[in-house]
Amino acid sequence: MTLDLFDNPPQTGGRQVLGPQSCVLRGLALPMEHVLVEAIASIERVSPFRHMVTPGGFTMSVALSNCGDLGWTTDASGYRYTSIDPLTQEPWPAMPAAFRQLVQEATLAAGFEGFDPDACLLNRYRPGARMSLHQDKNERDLTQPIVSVSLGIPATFLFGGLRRKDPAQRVPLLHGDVVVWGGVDRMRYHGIVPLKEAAHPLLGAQRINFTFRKAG
Ligand code: MD6
Ligand code: FE
Repeated sequence: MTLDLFDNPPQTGGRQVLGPQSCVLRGLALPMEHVLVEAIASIERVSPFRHMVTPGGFTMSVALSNCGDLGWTTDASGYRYTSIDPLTQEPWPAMPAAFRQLVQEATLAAGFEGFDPDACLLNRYRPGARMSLHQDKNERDLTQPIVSVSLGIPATFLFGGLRRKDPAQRVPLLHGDVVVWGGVDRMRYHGIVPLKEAAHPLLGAQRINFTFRKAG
C-alpha cells in the first residue's frame, strides 16, 4: 500500500499548506455563508455576471463581476483594472462589510496582516465551466497577497509552479474554503478543471469564487 495519496489530505476547520506562503483555510467562510450569498446577490443586481471575451477572441466559460474601487475586465484590447463597469458605465458596487471581515480573518490566520484590498473579482462557474492555467499579474503591487473564497458546488483547483509546464497539485475546493497566497507563491500558475454536474443546497448548480486583490 502506498501512503503518498494521503500526504496532504483535505481537513475541515484546518489549514492545508499548499506552498511556503500559500494555504487553504478549510471552511473559514462557512459561518458567514448566508451573509456572503446575500452580499453577492446585491452586487449582482448592480453589476450582473457576464461572459467576457479574452484578447485572443475567446468567450470565457466563467461569468465575471466585481466589487470595490477597481474591477478586473478583459476585452479584445487586453486585460486591465477599471473603476467603471464597462457594462453599466457606472462604478462597480462597493465592497460589502462582510467581505472585508472575512479578508481580515483569512489574512490573520495565514500570516499576511495589513492587507487592504481595493478590488474583488467574482467568478461564477456553471457545470462544465473552467479556468485555464494563468498567473495573476495585472495588479500593480505583486508583494500583496490574494485571498480567494469558494462557495457552491465543488471544484478542483490546479496549483502549479512559476513556469506553465511545472507540475500542478490538484486541490479540492469546497463551499466555504478560503485560499490565501502571496510572497514567493504569488506568481504561481493556477487554474480550475471543468466543474462536474452538481447542485448545492444554497446556490444550486453553480460555484461562486471571489478573490481579493490590491490592484491599484
Ligand atoms: C477560482 N481562482 O478559484 C479561480 N487567482 O475560481 C483564481 O484564479 C485565483 O483562486 C488568484 C488567486 C487565487 C485564486
Ligand atoms: Fe487567478
